[in-house]
Amino acid sequence: MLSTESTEILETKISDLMIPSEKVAHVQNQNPLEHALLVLVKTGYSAVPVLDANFHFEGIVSKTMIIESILGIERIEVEKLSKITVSFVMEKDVPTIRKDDTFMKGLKLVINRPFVCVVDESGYFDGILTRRVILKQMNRYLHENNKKDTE
Ligand code: 2BA
Repeated sequence: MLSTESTEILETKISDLMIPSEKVAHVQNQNPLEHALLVLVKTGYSAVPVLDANFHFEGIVSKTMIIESILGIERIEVEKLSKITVSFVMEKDVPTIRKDDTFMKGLKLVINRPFVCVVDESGYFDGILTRRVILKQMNRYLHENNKKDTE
């Protein structure tokens, strides 16, 4: 049988697991690609959230999306980095999650992506839920159940 603690883990709210917005590197949709590339390279992340000027979630931009957008037929067109804005290359159609959703919804969403953005009902960006945090929680859950089975 599942222990009370292990079922509680599955019901943990996203608000208790997410990285809050103030600790998340992000770019704005009107930033030129060169700024976004600088943020991605300096932070070491492969992708970060894109917000509007009012902190509403707009999409995700990655190093790969930026590099692909400046690939010419014979060369990399570096000059485009200052001319194109993030809004033209970012991925807009991405799922989001709410602060009061539970662990189980987060688990399903990070199967296909390394992080999912936490957004409120008006589109305001609250933070991100990473695959790392979900795996840590999953690890705790498996240990709890393993302990229970051997008791
Ligand atoms: P990636 O940048 O592809 O990073 C994959 C994993 O590599 C991360 O998994 C983390 O375990 C490690 N990692 C990468 N850069 C790191 C750094 N600067 N410091 C510490 N660890 C680092 P997760 O932690 O599960 O993150 C999943 C994805 O969420 C990351 O993918 C990144 O796109 C995004 N992310 C995580 N934390 C972020 C933050 N504070 N700001 C913006 N984006 C973040």
